[in-house]
Order: sequence, then structure tokens, then C-alpha cells
Amino acid sequence: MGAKKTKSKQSSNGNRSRNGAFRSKLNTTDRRAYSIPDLRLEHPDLTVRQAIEKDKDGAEHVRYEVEGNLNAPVPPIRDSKYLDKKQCIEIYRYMLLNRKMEVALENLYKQGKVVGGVYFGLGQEACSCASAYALDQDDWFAPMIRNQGSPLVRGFRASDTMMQYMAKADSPTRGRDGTSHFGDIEKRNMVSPISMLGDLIPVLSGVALGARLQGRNLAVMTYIGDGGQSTGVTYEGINFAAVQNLGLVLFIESNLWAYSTPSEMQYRCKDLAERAIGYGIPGVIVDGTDACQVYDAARDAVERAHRGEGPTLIEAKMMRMKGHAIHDAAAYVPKPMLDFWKKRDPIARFENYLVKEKKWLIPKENAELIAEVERIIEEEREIAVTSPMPTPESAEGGVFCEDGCHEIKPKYGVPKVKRGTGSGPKQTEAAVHLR
Ligand SMILES: Cc1ncc(C[n+]2csc(CCOP(=O)(O)OP(=O)(O)O)c2C)c(N)n1
Ligand SMILES: [Mg+2]
Repeated sequence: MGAKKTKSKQSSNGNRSRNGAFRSKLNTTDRRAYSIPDLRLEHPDLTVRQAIEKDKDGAEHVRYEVEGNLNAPVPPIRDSKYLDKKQCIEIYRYMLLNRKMEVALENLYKQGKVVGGVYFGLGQEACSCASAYALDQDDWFAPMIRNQGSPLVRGFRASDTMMQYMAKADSPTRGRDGTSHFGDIEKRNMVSPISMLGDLIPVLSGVALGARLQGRNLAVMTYIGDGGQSTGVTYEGINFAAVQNLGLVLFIESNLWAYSTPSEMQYRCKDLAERAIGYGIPGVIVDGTDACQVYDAARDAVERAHRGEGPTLIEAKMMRMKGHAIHDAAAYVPKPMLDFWKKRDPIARFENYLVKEKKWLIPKENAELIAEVERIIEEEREIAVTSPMPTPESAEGGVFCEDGCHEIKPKYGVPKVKRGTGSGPKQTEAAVHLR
């Protein structure tokens, strides 16, 4: 005779709250109701499909095809909650500087003056410039290779990046790097890009932790691609920031390609911002080609960081409009997809908004602004080209730390670290408390 089942017995598969207690019955407050705000005014429905085709010799080749409404009308720019006329024009100017600097770099490469390759952020200028523009002066940031506009916003000159690519003696790394691996921890609070995808995230979380130990809640902004976000270190870095309530502002640059891999083959969730739910932090989706949306989401995240409320994940949807780098012709990208996104050029859209919709710039002022940016880029190019190459004997310097060259002092105050109880040597692994 079997024992009589009691009705109140818990099922073995859950209903356990975080502190281990079982819930007796599900009530409405237990239901999960997560949502991801989406600031976009358009939701492109394009899908990339892999097709296999055979050549005349019977060999198979992969080809990508795009499906969806390729003729959808271009959406308007969303009015910013925060930006005024002057600020919008300033961001537009930075975006122009970003674009024209990259055109100059492409020409320098073709003239044989660049030492290695060149990377471009074509189509992503709104994301780079409007995000960095949302930071306060004391905040920190770390660009990735496509964010060549962010350092311009933070006070680097176009000639710095140009000299860096040409490995010139006056470049920020004095000729020791051929791309954009430079930073400035003194004045501009910029951590150098790291090539290992995702590694900037824990580094920036660490910057926020360091600042908090010195009594400051800072925003620390960095970027990761839709491909790079698959790395384990991305998870570790965001999770650390989440549990420590650190002011990480992470942009996922959803530009639809990772090298030649389309995003359909990179992840299965609908939107990468959904991953914020798993980390227990806010996530938001923006149109990465709309500077106002990028700025507003970044500013909200920066303010949360300053209030000590922890990290935010912002997914910026856009398209990488060139190959991975100058050596990559991106022949794998279906042309109709490029045509679709060409109509959503962030600079052309912002120009149209400022000149035609808002009438904040009359066409003559716009033409003068463009001419001024072109003149600056030409001057910067000249500075970069005439800068000398490093002397051979300088190669042995600046490799290892030399006396006093890297004195790292607390920037904001004396670190406040609570010691565990008990004097003498550390007695438990929990002897240092980070909160
Ligand atoms: C950990 C790691 N794996 C692989 C690479 C090589 N790699 C450099 S860029 C890149 C593709 C990145 O794609 P995505 O993150 O989408 O950035 P995007 O180029 O689109 O801006 C890869 C695989 C790397 N740098 N680091
Ligand atoms: Mg990508």
C-alpha cells in the first residue's frame, strides 16, 4: 500500500526563491515581467541566409543572401530628450571629423604611408561620437578599433590617430604601434583598446571599482561587437560589474557582421540587449545610426552610473559599411543589404535633421562647417606626414618601465578598503570587502 500523497508537496523542479525558500503558490508578483526598452523608430526585418552554390568544376562556395523589406522608408531622427541645438551641431561636427579623418587615412594607406592596416567605422560615427559626448570629464572610456571618433570627442587630434597608423615619432605611442592602441590615463581618462575581444570590459569594470574605492562613482564606457560579445570574458566582465554595482556603460555594436560571419550565425536570441536580463541589469536598444538616440541612452546610463546604480547594456543596431579592415573587400556582404543601410547613413540623416527638419543650420552654415572640417583634416594630415619616423636608437626605450615613467597614484582620493576583523595577516579569503 503506497503512502498517501500530500497535496502540498513541492515539485522537485523549482519554485525555489533565491534564498532557498520554496514558494507555496505562484502569485502574480512572482511572474517575471522583464522588458527591454527600444528607442528605435524603425525595426528592420532583414535576414541573411547562407546559400551554397557550385562552380563549373563542382566545387561548393558559400554565398549570403538577404531577405526582407529592402525598400522600407528611412525613419526620421528621434528628437533628443537632452540635446540642444548647439550640442547637436557639435556632435555632427565630430561625426564629420571622424568620417573625413578615415577618408584621409584610406588615402594615406594607398600612398604607402601607413605601416600596417587601417580600420574603419564607416556607418558607425553616430555611435562612436554621441556616446563619448555623453560622458562627463571625469568619466573613463575605452574605444574599440571602430570607435575612432570617440577619442576625437575626448580631445585627441586627428593627427594623433594618423601618426599612430604611420608609426611616427610624435604619435601617442612614439611609433611603437601601427594602429589605435593608445590611451591617456592622465588627462583624457582613456584606456587603450585591447585586441582580445571583450577584455576591455573587466578592465573598465576595474577602473570603476578603483574609483569607487577612492570615493567616486564614475561612468566607465566601452564597446564590444556583436561577434566579440560571444566571448567568455564579456560575460565575466559584465557579471562582475553587475554584482559590484559598477558604473559600466557597455555598448554592443550590433553591426550585423563579425569579419565574414553574419549575426544570424553568431547568436540565436532576437536582440543582444536581451542578454541584460540574464545579467540582472537594464538593457536598451537604440538605432546606432541616430545620434540623438545613442546620446540619450548613453546619458541615462552615465547618470545611473553616477548615482551608483550599476551597469547598463546598450545595443546599438547599425551596419558595418566596409570590410573588417582595408584588406577586406567584404564581397561576402549582399549588395542590397549595403544599399539598404547606405540610405541610413548616420551623417546624411543627421545633416538632413539639422538643415531641413530643425533648420538649426542654414545650408550656407552647413557648407562652411564641412569646409572647416576638411581644412582641419588637411592640416592634421600635413602634421602627421611631416612628423619624423622614430630614430633607431629610440627603439630600446619605453619598452619596459623606466624610472618614474609610470607612477600610478590614486586619482580621486585615498582608497577606502575595509579590513576584515582580526589583526595580523589575512585570515580568510573574505578579508577585503569591496563594497
Ligand atoms: C578573443 C578574440 N578572438 C578573435 C579575435 C579575432 N578577431 C578580431 S576582430 C574579429 C571580428 C569581430 O567582430 P565584431 O565583434 O562583430 O566587431 P566588428 O568588427 O563587427 O566591429 C575577430 C574574430 C580577437 N581579436 N579576439
Ligand atoms: Mg560586428
